[in-house]
Amino acid sequence: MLPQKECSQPVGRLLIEFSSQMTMERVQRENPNVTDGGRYTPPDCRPRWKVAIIIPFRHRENHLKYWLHYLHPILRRQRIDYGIYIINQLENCAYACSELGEETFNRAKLLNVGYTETLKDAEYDCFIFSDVDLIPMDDRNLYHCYDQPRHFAIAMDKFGFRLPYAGYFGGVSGLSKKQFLKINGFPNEYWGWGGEDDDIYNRITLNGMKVSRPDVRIGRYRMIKHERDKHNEPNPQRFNKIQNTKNTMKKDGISSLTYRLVQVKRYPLYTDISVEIGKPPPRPIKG
Ligand code: UD2
Ligand code: MN
Repeated sequence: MLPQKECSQPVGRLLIEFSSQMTMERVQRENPNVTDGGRYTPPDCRPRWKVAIIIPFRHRENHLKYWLHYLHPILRRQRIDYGIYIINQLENCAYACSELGEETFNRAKLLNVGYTETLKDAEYDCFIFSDVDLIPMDDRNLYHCYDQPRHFAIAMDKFGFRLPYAGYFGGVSGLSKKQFLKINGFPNEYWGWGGEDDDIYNRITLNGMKVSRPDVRIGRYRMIKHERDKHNEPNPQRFNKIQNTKNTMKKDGISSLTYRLVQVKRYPLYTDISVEIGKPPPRPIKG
């Protein structure tokens, strides 16, 4: 097998902007070699990794169009053997929803679902977890797995193109199947915004691994500007929870994951996996 480096033909720095109108029809027209469900295998070489790209999702259709528009050509130039999966958080309002119509978002639990469901689709051995609003600005940032868990999104426009803190692991990250299982996957118990990425970082270091990162000149990203979504309010428990990863990671993770699969739908440029993942446990009443 040829190593991935020799396969890929990146061009380097890219111009990324979000001002032009994007339509799914246009993105489809421009990506005829992607096969149903958002799959691609390079015709001219055999990559080392088979990569499932997993995106946590709810109501971000506009961001998804830009993501697909930019990422499919990049991944093709990188000669990645890949599939794109949107993990869409749905609610069964017959019994589970609050009066607001939907439950709190849970990014890390959706990513665990993505790991489980994509493995039913193909024999992936590498999993890349990406926010829907993050676009790499340099295609030398190769979307495959590495000797150690990988953090790709190290220099974002919103953080002044620097790592915000040494243990930052948010945005876009990648683990081989072996690395993912070594940390018992991701936590299921972070409801709402924040902390889950730090918990994952803790899992990695507590299990004797190190995070690997690209050069800061290459790991640059643009994030599509957005407001905080409804029902993804900052999780007030996050500061306490990330102090406790050592005690929680063995029981809370891929080993304890439960959810209800609602549907799997293949679109030309991605696969939509819609799931019900439940809701946060009731908060204990003080006093
Ligand atoms: C930061 C991190 C992100 C995660 C989050 C805390 C960056 C660029 N990213 O994102 O990785 O750690 O903080 O939880 O710093 N989403 C939906 N619908 C929703 C809510 C979220 O699709 O209603 C998805 C979507 O893929 C989004 C991602 O979850 O990109 C993260 O949520 P965010 O973009 O609102 O949070 P942000 O930018 O602060
Ligand atoms: Mn965002």
